[in-house]
This record gives sequence, C-alpha cells and structure tokens, in this order.
Amino acid sequence: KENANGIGSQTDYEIIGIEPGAGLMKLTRDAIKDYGLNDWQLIEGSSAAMVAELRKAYNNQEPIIVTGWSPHWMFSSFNLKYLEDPNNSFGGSEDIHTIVRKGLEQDAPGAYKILDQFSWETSDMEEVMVDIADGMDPSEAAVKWIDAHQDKVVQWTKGAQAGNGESINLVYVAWDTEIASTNVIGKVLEQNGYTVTLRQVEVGPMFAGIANGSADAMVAAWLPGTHLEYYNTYKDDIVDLGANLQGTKNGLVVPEYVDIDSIEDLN
Ligand code: PBE
Repeated sequence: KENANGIGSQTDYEIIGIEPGAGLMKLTRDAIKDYGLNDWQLIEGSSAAMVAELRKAYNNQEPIIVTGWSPHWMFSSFNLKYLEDPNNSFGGSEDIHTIVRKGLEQDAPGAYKILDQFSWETSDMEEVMVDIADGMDPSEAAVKWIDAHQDKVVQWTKGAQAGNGESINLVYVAWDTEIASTNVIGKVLEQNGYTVTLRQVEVGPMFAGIANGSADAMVAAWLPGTHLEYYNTYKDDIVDLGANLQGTKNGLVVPEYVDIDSIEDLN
C-alpha cells in the first residue's frame, strides 16, 4: 500500500506521539478515526522522546510527523507547520486552567489567592521554555523570568497573605509547557513564605491527586477539550480557578520541508 504523495512509506506510517495518557494522544486517535487513517500507527513515548525524534529527522531533512502543541519552544527552534484539520478533530484553541484541592482556600488562603491570580501570556511561558530548552535548570529559568517580570508577579501576589512555611504540593506532568509554568508559580509561592514541593506525575494521577487531596494544586489543565474526560471524572471533587493562559493549540506537526499541508494528505 502506498499513499499518493509517498508520505506514508517515507515515515513508515508512523505518527510520533507523547505520553500515552496525554489528551493530545486521545485527540490524535480520534483524528486517525475521523480521517480513516487505517494504515497509520500512533507511537507512544514521551514529550522528550518526541522532540528527540523530531530533532534527529530535522537535522537530516527527513520527513516526520509528530503530535504537537503550542505554546512550545520547538516552533522557535525548527521551521514547522501544523497540518490543516478540516474535520476539526483537534478542536479549537483552548485555555490552561489552575485547579486546586477543596479546602486549600481555608488551609492556605495566601497560596490560594496567588494561585487564583496567576495568569500570564504565551510569550511569557515561551521565554521560560526557551531557556529550559537551551539547557538552563527549570528552577533557574523560573527565577530569571520572575526577576524580569516583577510587574506581573506583583499582580499575582497582590493582597495575598504571606505564608508561614506551610507546605504546598504542586503536581504536574513533564510537558514542556507545564514544566515552565509549575516552576514559575512554585517559586512565586516559595518567595511568599510557602514550602513548595513539585511532584512529577502522569496526567490521571495529577487530577486524582487534587481530587483526593494528596496534592494541593496544579496549573496544567487544558480545557475545554484536551483534558475533558479527566475534568468530568473529577469535577465534583476539585476547585477550578479558571484560566492562567489563553490560546493554546493541539495538532499534527511536520517540518516546513515536508510536502503535505493537511491531515487529509495522509490518506
Ligand atoms: N499537551 C501539553 C498536554 C497538555 C499540555 C498538549 C501535551 C496533553 O494532555 O496532551
């Protein structure tokens, strides 16, 4: 079997995915069905492995198809494009929400207020992501961003009571977006008197941890689409503080030099 433009055989009919539980993986499985891409296989792995494959292919100017999202530093490091999605399998642009456990407002009102007021732009997040991608330690990159953007941090901490060393456990998944945001908000909480732990988990346990109270907060819920199933499962046991960033995107991504434009071209 060979599709008309040869992209299938050039890529072994593989779409390079990320962590199996990621919302993006479910959206990609839906897209494979919606577009009838029966010959194609979605490869499970990790965000880091996906980027490593992309880098390798890119350096050799070889065709590759990956699952991708924005904001992401890879769009500034490589010339890439999203494949058009006429069926809208990946949905439109979304927001990233901050979600905390029930009772946090009573137990640590200052931390709750800071988490509630946390909100930034794609360009802010990308600044942190680029430094981390260039090899800076995430906590260092966070401090660098905080020092350079005191105007924003002052808004987040406005009116928030300082902590007295209370511990705040933040959970996150090792997606580049969330490594950046979690490190920044973690440092801000620390600078305001809290003892902060960052715990890296899978996406299911991230939601479950907030719902069962073993974790205090996360800033990593992509809504209304990507994490809808997790959200619906846990919505009665969590507190949704709304968007901390607006305007994300999910999709299939290829280097500019790959000669297809639409997911339909994979058929
Ligand atoms: N992502 C980045 C995540 C959310 C953050 C798009 C890889 C996902 O669940 O797919």
